[in-house]
Amino acid sequence: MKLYTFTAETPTKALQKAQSACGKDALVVNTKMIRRKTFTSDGLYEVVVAVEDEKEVKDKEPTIDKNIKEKLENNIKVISKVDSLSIDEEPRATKEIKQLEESLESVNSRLLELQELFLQTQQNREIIVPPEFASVSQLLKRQGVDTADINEIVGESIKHMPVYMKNSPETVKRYFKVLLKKFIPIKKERKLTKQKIVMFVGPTGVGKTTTLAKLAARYSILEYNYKVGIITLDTYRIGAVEQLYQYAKMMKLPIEDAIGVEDFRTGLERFVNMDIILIDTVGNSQYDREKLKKLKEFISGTDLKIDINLVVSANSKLEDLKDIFESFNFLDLSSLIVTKIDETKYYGNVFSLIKKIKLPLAYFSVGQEVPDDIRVASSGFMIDCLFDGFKK
Ligand SMILES: Nc1nc2c(ncn2[C@@H]2O[C@H](COP(=O)(O)OP(=O)(O)OP(=O)(O)O)[C@@H](O)[C@H]2O)c(=O)[nH]1
Ligand SMILES: [Mg+2]
Repeated sequence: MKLYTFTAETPTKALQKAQSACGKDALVVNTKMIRRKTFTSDGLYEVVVAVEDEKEVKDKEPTIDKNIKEKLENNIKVISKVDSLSIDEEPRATKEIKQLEESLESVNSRLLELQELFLQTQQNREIIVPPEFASVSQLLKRQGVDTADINEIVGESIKHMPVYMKNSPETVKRYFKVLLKKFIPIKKERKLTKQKIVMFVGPTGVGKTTTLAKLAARYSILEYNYKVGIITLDTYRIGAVEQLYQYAKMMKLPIEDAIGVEDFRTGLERFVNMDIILIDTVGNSQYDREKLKKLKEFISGTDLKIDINLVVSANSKLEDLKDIFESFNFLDLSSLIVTKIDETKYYGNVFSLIKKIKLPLAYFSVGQEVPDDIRVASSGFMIDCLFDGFKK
């Protein structure tokens, strides 16, 4: 006798299966419910039948091969291990994902940097300069004019300069001088028709106070006959007020010092009859936001219109000059004064700064002598310095 098991969703079906496989005379040994029928799943019933040994059984329930069963069991073990692992080690996985994300981010930012570098290199790439422009191009480069500016200027000239001009180095030079002048806006010194208030701001030690003293002399005695009043906001530093008081005394000009905004307003009121009021300020690092804000408080403390002159030194690097402009520009600058023209032989930085910021140039300071060493700005003077050097 052999025992065979058949299962189906009802006991009748299970028996039918058994009979069709083992014959109608198969002896039912046992019937039992394995799983109850529910709303969502069928029931499962098992019928065990006994068959004589020699009888062949068709469609008997396949019994699972032992090897396959073992493999299956192993697989299940491995899967449950992996499953438990993945739950236990979730923090590690999260950490790894985070690390991956971080590396991706850094690769991404590196790519952006490279892209920027590539664009800059493209911009600053040396263009092929024809021989007739070579000496001018070299000169601008030696002078420290920004490479992008040289490329733009020479590049445009290659396209537009009339052929007959290219034959003589002298005409080429003259052409460039005329062309470069166009990049220098100038603030003309006009005769006053109403009161003017001028403030001098800028980094430390660039020559704000000396320039103010030179201009005070120019406006009151040398060129004009204006009534000039001086106000100094530079009251913190020992000696700073004295320096300006000395100059004022020599020129017999009235001077006021202002510690706070209230003093400042009072000083301006006292000078209501002056033609021109010159205001000196304490030197400011372009990176000192606090001092810059303080300066803004003075300017905003009055309804009177103040012309703000940014004073920079010709011997600063182009990148520093750009930073200085960016930091002071929130004061609503009206013009630029370039000092220490005599302390350098390279003016490409000043040229490129002005070309970029387009702030009109008002004066050049060309030495320490008060009141002589000041020049009213002109684009010709700037370009002459660039091409032929500064001559006193
Ligand atoms: N060679 C040269 N020296 C100059 C020029 N202008 C000013 N100086 C000198 O630079 C130094 C500083 O000048 P100041 O006028 O005190 O400069 P400042 O900007 O008022 O300085 P702080 O008030 O300290 O920020 C002085 O020794 C001046 O004589 C210039 O055009 N050429
Ligand atoms: Mg000063």
